[in-house]
Amino acid sequence: TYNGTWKVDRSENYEKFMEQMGVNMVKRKLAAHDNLKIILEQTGDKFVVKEASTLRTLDLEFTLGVTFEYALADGTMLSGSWGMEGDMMKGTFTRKDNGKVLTTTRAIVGEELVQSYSYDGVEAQRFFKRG
Ligand code: MYR
Repeated sequence: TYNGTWKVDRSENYEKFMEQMGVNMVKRKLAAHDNLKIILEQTGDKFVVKEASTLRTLDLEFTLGVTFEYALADGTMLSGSWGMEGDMMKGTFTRKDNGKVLTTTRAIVGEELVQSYSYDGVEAQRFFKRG
Protein backbone atom coordinates (compact mmCIF):
# COMPACT_ATOMS: atom_id res chain seq x y z
CA THR A 1 0.00 0.00 0.00
CA TYR A 2 1.06 3.55 -0.77
CA ASN A 3 -0.87 4.93 2.18
CA GLY A 4 1.09 6.86 4.72
CA THR A 5 3.62 9.63 5.17
CA TRP A 6 6.70 9.62 2.97
CA LYS A 7 9.75 11.81 3.48
CA VAL A 8 12.35 12.26 0.80
CA ASP A 9 15.66 10.63 1.74
CA ARG A 10 17.76 11.14 -1.38
CA SER A 11 17.54 11.90 -5.07
CA GLU A 12 19.36 10.78 -8.18
CA ASN A 13 19.93 13.12 -11.12
CA TYR A 14 17.18 15.42 -9.85
CA GLU A 15 19.13 18.62 -10.49
CA LYS A 16 19.82 17.59 -14.10
CA PHE A 17 16.17 16.77 -14.46
CA MET A 18 15.11 20.17 -13.17
CA GLU A 19 17.62 21.80 -15.51
CA GLN A 20 16.01 19.99 -18.44
CA MET A 21 12.67 21.24 -17.17
CA GLY A 22 14.01 24.77 -17.43
CA VAL A 23 14.23 25.50 -13.71
CA ASN A 24 16.86 28.15 -13.05
CA MET A 25 19.92 27.48 -10.92
CA VAL A 26 18.81 29.30 -7.79
CA LYS A 27 15.51 27.43 -7.73
CA ARG A 28 17.27 24.14 -8.49
CA LYS A 29 19.54 24.60 -5.50
CA LEU A 30 16.56 25.32 -3.26
CA ALA A 31 14.50 22.45 -4.68
CA ALA A 32 17.36 19.98 -4.28
CA HIS A 33 16.94 20.38 -0.51
CA ASP A 34 13.18 20.76 -0.36
CA ASN A 35 12.60 18.18 2.41
CA LEU A 36 9.58 17.00 0.45
CA LYS A 37 6.98 15.12 2.46
CA ILE A 38 4.06 13.42 0.75
CA ILE A 39 1.07 11.99 2.56
CA LEU A 40 -0.88 9.53 0.41
CA GLU A 41 -4.31 8.19 1.23
CA GLN A 42 -5.87 5.80 -1.27
CA THR A 43 -9.50 4.69 -1.11
CA GLY A 44 -10.34 2.51 -4.08
CA ASP A 45 -9.45 4.49 -7.20
CA LYS A 46 -9.26 7.77 -5.35
CA PHE A 47 -6.14 9.34 -3.86
CA VAL A 48 -5.85 12.26 -1.48
CA VAL A 49 -2.35 13.76 -1.54
CA LYS A 50 -0.88 16.23 0.89
CA GLU A 51 2.43 17.66 -0.19
CA ALA A 52 4.66 19.72 2.09
CA SER A 53 8.15 21.05 1.41
CA THR A 54 10.28 24.09 2.04
CA LEU A 55 8.85 25.39 -1.25
CA ARG A 56 5.12 25.11 -0.49
CA THR A 57 2.26 23.05 0.85
CA LEU A 58 -0.45 21.65 -1.39
CA ASP A 59 -3.47 19.39 -1.02
CA LEU A 60 -4.94 17.63 -4.01
CA GLU A 61 -7.13 14.73 -5.01
CA PHE A 62 -7.17 12.59 -8.08
CA THR A 63 -8.86 9.47 -9.36
CA LEU A 64 -6.91 6.84 -11.27
CA GLY A 65 -7.43 7.27 -15.00
CA VAL A 66 -8.99 10.72 -14.67
CA THR A 67 -7.17 13.79 -16.01
CA PHE A 68 -6.40 16.58 -13.55
CA GLU A 69 -4.24 19.67 -13.45
CA TYR A 70 -1.19 20.04 -11.30
CA ALA A 71 1.02 23.08 -10.82
CA LEU A 72 4.73 22.59 -10.18
CA ALA A 73 6.34 24.73 -7.48
CA ASP A 74 7.52 27.23 -10.13
CA GLY A 75 4.02 27.59 -11.55
CA THR A 76 4.47 25.34 -14.57
CA MET A 77 1.12 23.69 -15.25
CA LEU A 78 0.77 20.01 -16.03
CA SER A 79 -2.30 18.11 -17.14
CA GLY A 80 -2.52 14.34 -17.00
CA SER A 81 -3.41 11.33 -14.93
CA TRP A 82 -2.15 8.46 -12.85
CA GLY A 83 -2.92 4.83 -13.56
CA MET A 84 -1.92 1.48 -12.10
CA GLU A 85 0.21 -1.08 -13.84
CA GLY A 86 0.29 -4.03 -11.49
CA ASP A 87 1.48 -2.58 -8.20
CA MET A 88 3.19 0.37 -9.86
CA MET A 89 1.66 3.82 -10.27
CA LYS A 90 2.28 5.30 -13.70
CA GLY A 91 1.59 8.93 -14.46
CA THR A 92 1.60 10.69 -17.79
CA PHE A 93 1.43 14.46 -17.72
CA THR A 94 1.71 17.11 -20.41
CA ARG A 95 3.17 20.54 -19.86
CA LYS A 96 0.65 23.18 -20.77
CA ASP A 97 3.29 25.70 -21.85
CA ASN A 98 5.16 23.60 -24.41
CA GLY A 99 3.16 20.39 -24.90
CA LYS A 100 6.04 18.14 -23.84
CA VAL A 101 5.33 15.01 -21.84
CA LEU A 102 6.55 14.20 -18.35
CA THR A 103 6.15 10.61 -17.22
CA THR A 104 6.48 9.50 -13.63
CA THR A 105 6.12 6.28 -11.67
CA ARG A 106 5.73 5.40 -8.02
CA ALA A 107 6.68 1.98 -6.71
CA ILE A 108 7.28 0.47 -3.31
CA VAL A 109 10.73 -1.08 -3.30
CA GLY A 110 11.60 -2.74 -0.03
CA GLU A 111 10.79 -0.18 2.65
CA GLU A 112 10.98 2.78 0.29
CA LEU A 113 8.70 4.59 -2.07
CA VAL A 114 10.65 5.25 -5.26
CA GLN A 115 9.37 7.93 -7.61
CA SER A 116 10.91 8.17 -11.05
CA TYR A 117 10.60 11.14 -13.40
CA SER A 118 11.29 11.33 -17.11
CA TYR A 119 11.19 14.42 -19.30
CA ASP A 120 12.74 15.15 -22.65
CA GLY A 121 15.26 12.30 -22.42
CA VAL A 122 16.37 12.99 -18.84
CA GLU A 123 15.45 10.71 -15.95
CA ALA A 124 15.62 11.17 -12.21
CA GLN A 125 14.56 9.33 -9.11
CA ARG A 126 13.62 10.33 -5.60
CA PHE A 127 13.58 7.86 -2.73
CA PHE A 128 11.19 8.30 0.20
CA LYS A 129 11.13 6.65 3.59
CA ARG A 130 8.12 6.28 5.84
CA GLY A 131 7.98 9.12 8.31
C1 MYR B 1 0.92 13.68 -7.00
O1 MYR B 1 0.45 12.54 -7.14
O2 MYR B 1 1.80 13.90 -6.17
C2 MYR B 1 0.41 14.78 -7.83
C3 MYR B 1 0.70 14.66 -9.27
C4 MYR B 1 2.15 14.60 -9.62
C5 MYR B 1 2.41 14.91 -11.07
C6 MYR B 1 3.80 14.72 -11.51
C7 MYR B 1 4.78 15.44 -10.68
C8 MYR B 1 6.05 15.68 -11.37
C9 MYR B 1 6.94 16.50 -10.49
C10 MYR B 1 8.20 16.82 -11.18
C11 MYR B 1 9.05 17.79 -10.43
C12 MYR B 1 9.75 18.63 -11.44
C13 MYR B 1 10.55 19.72 -10.89
C14 MYR B 1 11.01 20.58 -12.02
